[in-house]
Amino acid sequence: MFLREVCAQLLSFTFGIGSALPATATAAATPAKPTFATLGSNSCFSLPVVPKVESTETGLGDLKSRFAASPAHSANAKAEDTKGAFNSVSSTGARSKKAFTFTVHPKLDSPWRDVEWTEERKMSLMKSVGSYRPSCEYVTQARILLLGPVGSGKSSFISSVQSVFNGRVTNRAMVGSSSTSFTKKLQSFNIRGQKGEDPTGLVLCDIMGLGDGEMTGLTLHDILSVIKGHVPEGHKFSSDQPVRSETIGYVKRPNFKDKIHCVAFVVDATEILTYPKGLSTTFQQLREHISDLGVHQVALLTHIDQICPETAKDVTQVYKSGIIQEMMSKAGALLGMSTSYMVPVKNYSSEVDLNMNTDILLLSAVDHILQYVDLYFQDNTPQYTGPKIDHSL
Ligand SMILES: Nc1nc2c(ncn2[C@@H]2O[C@H](COP(=O)(O)OP(=O)(O)OP(=O)(O)O)[C@@H](O)[C@H]2O)c(=O)[nH]1
Ligand SMILES: [Mg+2]
Repeated sequence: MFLREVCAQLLSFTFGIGSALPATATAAATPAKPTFATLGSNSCFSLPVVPKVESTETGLGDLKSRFAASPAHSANAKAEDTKGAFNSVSSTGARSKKAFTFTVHPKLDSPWRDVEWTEERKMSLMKSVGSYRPSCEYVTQARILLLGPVGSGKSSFISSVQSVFNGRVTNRAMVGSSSTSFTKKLQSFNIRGQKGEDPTGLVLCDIMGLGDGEMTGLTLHDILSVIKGHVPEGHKFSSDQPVRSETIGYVKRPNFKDKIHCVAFVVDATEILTYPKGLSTTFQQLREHISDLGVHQVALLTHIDQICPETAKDVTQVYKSGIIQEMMSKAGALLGMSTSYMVPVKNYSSEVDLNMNTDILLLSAVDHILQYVDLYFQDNTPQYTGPKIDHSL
């Protein structure tokens, strides 16, 4: 026991994740001068820090800014970033994951959040999430947008939640691995209930990752267009074609049902310490604009199994993990968000079988999101009739 504590204080381990950094990624991480990407007839910078670009043509101003927060970012590049240098963002080459280095944290004596890890709890969460209906007479489904850097686990979360209801691991939203966003389109997934039950009132919207390259990253303008409900289902995002009224299928006068009712930011716990500095500015900008639209925001911290071996083995250890607690608070700082809005999540990635505790964590995340969806309806519908979800179940 004594030895364990001493080790915990002194040792620093490297918890290897994914493949080694390929030569292309190393090159991509080399600091370079800011570059210009052409957006129609408007040019915009591609920088880690989102710049304000004046547009005299459309009046979109800083909404034309492109998010360029590359995950292909080495420790060297990070050091350069702190000196104020810009990093160029490669849109080619395999997505690379750095080794996650951390000081071993002693296991906490008591969990920092209480969760009941029982079959009963899982069933009651499935019942409350499965029977969820928006507390607003104008809509039958709550639309939640998942927003986060490339590879953070947005599509995996959708597939994982659907897997819980299917009773087996399924890949509903396609999950991939490349340095550019695997997901290119706006795709809405109505989570289906258990076999024989009606579809849930829950729609999880998948979208391209933030800042996956100077030629492919999402713009703030496009993100806000999605949230306002202007973007048609299946729209493929393109750097040189921002969403505009001429876009095929553009929803000119979006109804309440077309809008996004809550945004869930998704960040990868293994990348929190190595995300480019500019990502924080990007999140800040996003949060300000999204808040202006009256849309509540929460956050999911994914890949927690990859920063805590105990949690990888046994998900019930999640709230006793010092490293996960620390990464939650670092993620909160990155997002400019209190940790009370955030939940840790372990998505199904390589598993073939469901695990009850993983299901509970996933369903708890959905339950958490739905509380903020209800707040949106409460704030934005004149005829709000009160919540129809029993969170105490
Ligand atoms: N171990 C582990 N792997 C995860 C987790 N979440 C996602 N992954 C893996 O991370 C990789 C990227 O996941 P995606 O779901 O495609 O990420 P995304 O945010 O949709 O990425 P883009 O569509 O490219 O923007 C895949 O290999 C997933 O299997 C997690 O919680 N734990
Ligand atoms: Mg995806």
